[in-house]
This record gives sequence, structure tokens and C-alpha cells, in this order.
Amino acid sequence: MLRIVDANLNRIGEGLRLLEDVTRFVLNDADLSEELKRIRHDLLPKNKSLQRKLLSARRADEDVGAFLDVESEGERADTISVVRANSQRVQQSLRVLEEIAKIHGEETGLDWDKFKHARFALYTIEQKMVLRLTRRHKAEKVRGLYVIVDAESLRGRKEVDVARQAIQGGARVIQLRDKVRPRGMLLPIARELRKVCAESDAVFIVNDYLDLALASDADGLHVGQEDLPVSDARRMLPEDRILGCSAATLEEAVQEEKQGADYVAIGSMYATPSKSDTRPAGLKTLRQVRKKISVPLVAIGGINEDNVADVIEAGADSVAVISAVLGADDVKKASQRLTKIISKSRSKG
Ligand code: TZP
Ligand code: MG
Repeated sequence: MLRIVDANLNRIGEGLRLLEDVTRFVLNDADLSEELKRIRHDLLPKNKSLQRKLLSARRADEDVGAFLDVESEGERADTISVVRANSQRVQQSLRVLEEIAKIHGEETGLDWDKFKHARFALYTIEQKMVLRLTRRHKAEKVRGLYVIVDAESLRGRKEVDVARQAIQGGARVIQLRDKVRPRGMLLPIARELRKVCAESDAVFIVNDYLDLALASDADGLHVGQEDLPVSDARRMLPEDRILGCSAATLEEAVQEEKQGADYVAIGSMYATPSKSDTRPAGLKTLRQVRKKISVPLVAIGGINEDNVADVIEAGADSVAVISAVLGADDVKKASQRLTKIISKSRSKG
């Protein structure tokens, strides 16, 4: 019985330590990391005589299960799978100890209720961690060409056709932007765009409207300086959705990252025919922002085949355009040309 207790306490300690490190070093979440540390300290026995007994009961070299081939072990492809596997290991061990403590609680001083509480806390922590990691993974996909499907630049074409062609030409992010039509009319369009993006692993973002982003199950929402503040939008968005924000100055960009923006769009880089009330933010601002923030950086405003190399070399991860793609008769070819320059400039940098 002591061998089982020892093995499960070790599993719990190791699994919790791994989860703690992911929250601390990958998710940069001080609260979650603190909570995991507290749980770990609470669970591991402080009673010296029990610690001694457990240690002398240990027979790791005789463990018949130690090197059994476990299906899928050794192929934990990403951080999410590692987090899931370790959370489940901890939960299972907590369950084992809960049952043992119910029978042998008196002699060992183990408290079954403590294990049960920790197990339930772990269910929630696992969920939070997986949702946050999913969001990070989505934010990391904000790279390369970002095409804004703007209602005013469609010239009679359908949003979904334009998006499909842009994706075929290499766009990795599609944003729906419509300053005119009511949400009820936009919802079916947003749903179609979401489907097209999901099929090609592209990211689908809704501009301005949180409700439309939620109703269409978009990957994320984009807000400007005069829209819903990032901190409020963040609270209302599910944990696995990304939130992008426009900024024109270094101060704004730093502030938005602090408030929880998953990417920041800097602009307007150049004069633009597509938006009237823009503030200028040139290559110098972009370079300064690059040094200060770590979330993906999108350059926006007047970017075309002639200047896209400059913004990539100044540190942009992604380039958002309307006219350079929607202004062309062949959306796919225009996207291809931009994508090619982006890749080439990146490999130079
Ligand atoms: N925000 C800042 S500039 C801009 C937006 C939405 C318009 C970008 O369009 P274009 O045609 O690529 O300059
Ligand atoms: Mg806006």
C-alpha cells in the first residue's frame, strides 16, 4: 500500500510541476502558476515519519509497469497534448489516493477530502490551460498575408469568393469588415467566411462587433482605439478566441498588449485610399514597437507590392491589406505576389 501511495504522490508532484512551468514560462500566468504551486505544496506530505516510510517502501527498479509501452506515449506532439496528458495523470493519481485514504486514512494520516478537492480544482485548471494554449496557437497563426474583406471594396463580388481566392493565393488571416450593413445581414456571411477559413486552417477575424464574432464562432475580434476597450472585450470573449487591436503609437501598442491584446496592428503605415480617419504611424514607429512587444505585429495602411518588403524588414509578422488585394481583378494572383515578397523579405531578415 505504501508503494502505491509513494508512486502516486510522485506522479502528482511531477505532473503538477510540469503544469506549473507551462503556466509560468509559456502562458506567463502568475495567478495560475501560484495556484498550482499551492496545490502541490498542500498535497505533498509534510509529516517526516510518513516521508521516511514512503521512501523506504520505494522499489522503483522492481516496478513491473515502469517501461511498459504505453500507446501514444512518446508522441506528444504539442504543448496542449502534454498539458492534457499530465493533467489527467495528476487527476488519476489524486483519485487513487482518494480511494486509498478512505480505507487507510487513520494509519497514514492521508486526508481523502483534500485529494478530492484538488482533483476538482485540476479539472478546471486543465480546461483553462487548454483554452489559453489554443488561443496562443491561434495568435501565432497571425503571420504573412492578412486580407481585410471590406464591404466597400467588393465591387459586386461575394465576400466568400474573395476570401477563398485570397486564401488560395496564400492569405493566412481573413477579416470581415463592414461599416454599413446591420449585423443580422452580416451573420450568414460571417458564418460562411468562418467555414472557408476553417477548411484551410486560416484565421477568421470579425472587425468591430463582438456579438457578431461570438454568433459566427469566429477565431477572434479586431477593435480600434475607439471601439470596445481591449480589457472589456477580453472579459467577454471566450478564453480561446484572439483579440487584435489597432494602434498608431508606441504607447498605445504597449498599453494594448498589457491589457490583453493577442496581436497589435500598427498603422497607418502609408497613405491609404480605404480609410479616411487614419493617423500616421510609419516604419520608425513599427521598429520601436517591435522592440517593446512580443505578441504578433501586423502592419496596416497603404501597403502594396512596392513597400511590403520594407514593413517586413522593419519587424512586422503580418501585413493587413484591403486595396492591394481587393483592388485587383485577380485576387488570387495579387495575394500570391504579396505572399511571395513577404516570404522572401522574411528569409532576408
Ligand atoms: N486601418 C488602418 S489603415 C486601414 C485600416 C482598416 C485601411 C487599410 O486598407 P489599405 O487599402 O490596405 O490601405
Ligand atoms: Mg473598428
